[in-house]
Amino acid sequence: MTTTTLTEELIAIEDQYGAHNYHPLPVVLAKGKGVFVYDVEGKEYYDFLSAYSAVNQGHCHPKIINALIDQAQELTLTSRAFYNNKLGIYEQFITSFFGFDKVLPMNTGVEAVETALKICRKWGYEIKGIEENKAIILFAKNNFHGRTTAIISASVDPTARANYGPFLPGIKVIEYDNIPAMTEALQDPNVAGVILEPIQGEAGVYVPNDQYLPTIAQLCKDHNVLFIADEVQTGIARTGRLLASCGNCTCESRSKCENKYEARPDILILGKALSGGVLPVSAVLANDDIMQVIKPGTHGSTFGGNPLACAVAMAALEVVEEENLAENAYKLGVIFRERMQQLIEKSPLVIGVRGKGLLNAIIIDNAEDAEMAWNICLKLRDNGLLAKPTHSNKIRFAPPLVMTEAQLQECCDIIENTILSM
Ligand code: IF1
Repeated sequence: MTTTTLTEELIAIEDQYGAHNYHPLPVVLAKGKGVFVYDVEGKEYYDFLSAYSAVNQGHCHPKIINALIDQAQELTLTSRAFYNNKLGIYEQFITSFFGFDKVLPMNTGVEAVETALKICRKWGYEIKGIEENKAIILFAKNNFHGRTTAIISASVDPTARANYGPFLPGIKVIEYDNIPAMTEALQDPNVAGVILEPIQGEAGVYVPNDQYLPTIAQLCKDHNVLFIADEVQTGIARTGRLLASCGNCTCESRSKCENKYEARPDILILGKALSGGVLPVSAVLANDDIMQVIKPGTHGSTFGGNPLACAVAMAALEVVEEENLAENAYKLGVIFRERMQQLIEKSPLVIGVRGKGLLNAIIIDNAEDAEMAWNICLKLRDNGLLAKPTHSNKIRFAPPLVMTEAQLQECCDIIENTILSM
């Protein structure tokens, strides 16, 4: 009779009773605190995925957890059939925080993306005057905006799309980081909007040319087209600024937007760390001239704008500002990429590093072994650091933004020693 560890038991149970829509790294987590997570055997790891940038504030941040507990004992959900004492306060708070007139509160990131696309189409017909059912929305190649049927209609990833058709019409996919291609596509008068990730996360942390976003924002203005920024992953201080759309902002405080957007979007989409990873909270922000198209009964959600989400999101955003998370992400990101650049010189396995703030990835030479990135992540796990490959040969490194410089240096040592041992 072979004894199985609790880890093996729990993996087997999930394997038997759960749909196999993921292939997780074999580690079973039971606790999270700040930059650390702990497996069921009590082993400590640095979390270098941050739940795909949802725990920017660190696991179980006390201020956010206390906001959750306090509100959970008062009122969790009213539905929007009635008013509640938290939603208006939250709406005022978040619109001022990011510099927009209005917010439409939703839950998951993809719901916010769907909401933004519906607002964009409605604006296209009712304000721009596009002929009914002719509106086109431009997406970037290798985009990732979520998993609903409408959104995967714009995906070029065969795994994300296979056998889910028929797909949503009114979508065109344009080369990312290619201004002439976008300029050409914008000649079509039926284009209502352009939706972009400021940095393409799932595509392997692809950072476009510095001038790409500001140029797109200007081209959209010139062609009376809405620029929609999907900051679900790049937002909330992850890239060393409050928003990646802020571009090379001149704000003294990177964590508080003083509206000096370098590539100000017409519609801003937020999610993930908007709640500090405590529960699903997403948001769509726009000014009145766009949000006016939404009238009672034209959009909704059972949980959208629930009091619990409002309390948690306000606490999560306060943490970003109070703890200067964007400044910290900026500073530590520079150090991290320098350390990885040195590793490129030391190891033939590492052939590139890219990213902004604390959203980074290293590129692995997997010519010898297609599983090299995966095997490196298994070794990193054994050495106390959790990360996961994205798209075969890139390893995404995205720790919580509350990390100290000493912790970051220690993690770079772990990454360097692990890779040099392979
Ligand atoms: C998965 C990564 C993927 C997102 C952007 C919207 C959404 C996401 C820019 C939808 C979600 C998650 C989903 C998760 C893996 C992860 C991810 F890049 F963050 F790593 F897939 F690309 N816009 N990203 O990144 O938000 O509905 O999930 O709340 O689906 O495997 P959601």
